[in-house]
Amino acid sequence: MISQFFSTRELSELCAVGETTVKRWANMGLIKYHKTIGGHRKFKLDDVLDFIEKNHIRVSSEQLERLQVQKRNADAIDLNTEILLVRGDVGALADKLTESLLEFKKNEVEALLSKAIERIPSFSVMFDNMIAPAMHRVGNLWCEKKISISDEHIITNIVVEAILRTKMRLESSLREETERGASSLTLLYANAQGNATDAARSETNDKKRLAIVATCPESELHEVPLLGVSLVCETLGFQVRYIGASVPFKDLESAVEEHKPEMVCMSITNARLHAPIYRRYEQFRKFLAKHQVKFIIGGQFIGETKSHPLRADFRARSCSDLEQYIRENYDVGQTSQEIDLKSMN
Ligand code: B12
Repeated sequence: MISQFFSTRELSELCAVGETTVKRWANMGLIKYHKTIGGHRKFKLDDVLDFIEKNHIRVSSEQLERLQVQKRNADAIDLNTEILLVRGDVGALADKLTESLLEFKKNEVEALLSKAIERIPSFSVMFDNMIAPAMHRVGNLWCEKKISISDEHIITNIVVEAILRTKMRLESSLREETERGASSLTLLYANAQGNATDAARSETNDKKRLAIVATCPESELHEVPLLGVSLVCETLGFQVRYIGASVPFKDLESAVEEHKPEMVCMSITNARLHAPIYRRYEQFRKFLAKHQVKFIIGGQFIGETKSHPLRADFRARSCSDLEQYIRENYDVGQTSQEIDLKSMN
């Protein structure tokens, strides 16, 4: 991940020139720089963007957009939040996320999630300890009539968009970093992509285990947790077919027959199912068992009754539960955190 400051080498790679050229630009005063105590030049992101623009330096549009988003994100984060991010204080970050969501601060939400995933160990932690608590608070405020249903819709859209943009940004950073060798990001996605080249990666993709992420019951619209589940599956090396919320069971069955996944993940928030939907749920569960597809359900299971228990191969309360289940039952590699810990010993 590119930091707020560039070294001479990083800037030379970005501009596709030699380090001597960068030093010459700096000595000529074309680009501002600071010197560290050790005498190394450091270039600030703002100055780099300014230099690129003024001197018409050719940088790929993808890289340029990434730098601009990074600048926007940096501008959106205040010093206090920066400190929370450095400390990896997920509880306080969840409070900050709630505050930004309630104020509809779209850029701030995106910046917070993008920066958080650089600091906290996994998407499980981000969803379980930041996004879920923040959204639960939003739900409580709606329940207490302190915010309206339209506010709740706007907030959900902001969070969904921020998650998707964070994912896209990570993937594009990953592509760049993979070309340069392993780093924190390649480690986060280590199991998913490794250091494969494009050709080799598409070959590995074909061999990857397949997971289908869907939702249940078919009339349920709560989609945010599904994004977390799919990101967790992907970072653990699964190829994900993301189907989305509220899909009729018959269509899910067709999807299973077509894609032949190893597992199906469903999110169940409202678990008080009407009799016909419950019957259909049970049929679907048996259908999966017949096809030897693991059925993983998770969520808050609000209103589940003893007479209509939701059965599955595994019931998760969190994304971390799913991560643990996958690690115990499938052959996946280490997390970036584990790799970091090992390399420290
Ligand atoms: C956003 C939201 C909506 C949005 C959803 C839009 C969307 N695109 O997702 C909208 C506005 C559409 C909506 C509608 C409704 N909602 Co609503 N909604 C919420 C809210 C505020 C947040 C949900 C959310 O995004 N959570 C964030 C995720 C990340 O947290 P999570 O669900 O807990 O998931 C975590 C774990 O449970 C677990 N997990 C979850 N699923 C899975 C799956 C797997 C496989 C695994 C491994 C793990 C896992 O991992 C996640 C990360 O930790 C909740 C409040 C709440 N308590 O959740 C109310 C809430 C769920 N809604 C509620 C209600 C009542 C409704 C409506 C009935 C309102 C209405 N009268 O129209 C409708 C029902 C719509 C329907 N048919 O489903 C109630 C449910 C109460 C109840 N007793 O059933 C809640 C609890 C609000 C409240 N406090 O009363 N809602």
